[in-house]
Amino acid sequence: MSLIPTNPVPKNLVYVLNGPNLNLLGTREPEIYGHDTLDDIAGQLEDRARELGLEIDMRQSNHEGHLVDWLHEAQAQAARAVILNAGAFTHTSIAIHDAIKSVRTPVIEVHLSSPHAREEFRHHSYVGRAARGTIAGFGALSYLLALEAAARF
Ligand code: CA2
Repeated sequence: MSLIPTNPVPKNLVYVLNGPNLNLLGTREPEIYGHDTLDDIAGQLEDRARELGLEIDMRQSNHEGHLVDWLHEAQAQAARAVILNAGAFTHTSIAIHDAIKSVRTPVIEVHLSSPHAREEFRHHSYVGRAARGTIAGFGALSYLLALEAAARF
């Protein structure tokens, strides 16, 4: 028997982090983002997480630094994975890119819409360059598909 501490066993905790303006989901542009609110999506994720034996911690912020802090926190909490919709920061934030790179926790990039089918400025993703993988274009289902992936890590 060894008394040397081993790496923490990943918990069944999955962080679901949402970036700017996603608090408005379900109120405008339903043709692009669907009718579900962020609370609706949280409910769907919690139902599926229960079946998978996972726990969800869902958050939203309009501030870039909060997302960076929460990525660090996910690692400190030994979370199993982070599901991240960084909103428009996806296309602008080297800080979020670097935060994803700096943690061992796998990050799954999600989008409700399909950025590649939209304006040119949405085609590049700093998040995607650092994330384990990306799921986009399926509305609220993108989050549920990401949870299925996280359950298999
Ligand atoms: O499709 C996605 O999930 C996006 O991350 C959503 C971002 C957009 O900047 C990304 O290119 C793709 C925008 C979120 C804005 O959310 C709204 C919600 C309701 C009404 C208006 C905007």
